[in-house]
Amino acid sequence: MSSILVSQDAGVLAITLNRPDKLNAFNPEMHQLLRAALAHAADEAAVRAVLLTGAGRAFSAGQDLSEREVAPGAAPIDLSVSLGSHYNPLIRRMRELPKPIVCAVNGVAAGAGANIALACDVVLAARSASFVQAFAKIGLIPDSGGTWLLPRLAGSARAMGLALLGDRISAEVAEKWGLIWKVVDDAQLMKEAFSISKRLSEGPTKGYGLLKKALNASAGNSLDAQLDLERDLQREAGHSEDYREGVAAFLQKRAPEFKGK
Ligand code: LHQ
Repeated sequence: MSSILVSQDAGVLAITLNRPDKLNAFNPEMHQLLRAALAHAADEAAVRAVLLTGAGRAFSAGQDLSEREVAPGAAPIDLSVSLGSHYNPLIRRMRELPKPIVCAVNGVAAGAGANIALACDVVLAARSASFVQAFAKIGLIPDSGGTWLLPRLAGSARAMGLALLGDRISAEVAEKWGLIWKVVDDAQLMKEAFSISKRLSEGPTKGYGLLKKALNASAGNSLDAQLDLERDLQREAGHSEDYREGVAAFLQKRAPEFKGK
């Protein structure tokens, strides 16, 4: 059984973390397959949005702690190897993907699993789902971008509390604190996540890629630098076919037909 399931429906590439008996905990094979699926999403013009979810009762429990590579043994273990070869390239790939990634958090998202979910662009969570910054419980620090994302999404007081206490928070609290886009009733999660993904897959893909770039850069930029970046990216957006189509459709009072170009 493959640890990642990939299927395409219209312009949406659905990727499912598929180690349900391990709560979709990450091992090297799962990392490799997930990165390959995201590379395919980046390269294939027919893919215009990605939908990421988990099989079974969890989204992901983060790193598989029973894997030999990360188990503390007699000699000190170097966890930077795992971050450098797996988690960091994954988060970079996700944030740099010039197409939107929707996440349907179907159950518990713990450790790196939580931060991988939060690194997606539009995060929906089932009402019964939960998020745990489990790292401190095993003596580690939030990784997979957690120390960068949490204060930006929820503010530093909540980020620090989440990281230090490692408490499990409900999807509703995650929504209230601004960590995610929206909570959805369990039975509606996949329907709604697909509907948003499909809508995004029919949008101005090039413009979406550029706006992701702008928003992701904003956290490290002054207003001055960001204004320059907006000017440069808007130049590119203005050269897209979809910009022409969007304006033409607006003036003709009809729905636009974006091609993603
Ligand atoms: C697991 C796991 C798991 C293996 C549940 N691994 N089996 C990066 C670089 C390098 C190294 C280290 O880490 C990282 C990043 C990280 O992600 S560190 C953080 C790793 N994750 C965790 O610490 C979370 C550990 N899991 C939990 O806290 C709980 O299992 C959660 C809150 C996810 C779910 O709780 P429950 O719903 O009560 O389920 P459970 O605890 O009973 O787990 C069910 C089974 O899954 C159980 O196995 P068993 O054989 O007893 O049924 C767990 O041992 C197993 N499992 N997480 N990460």
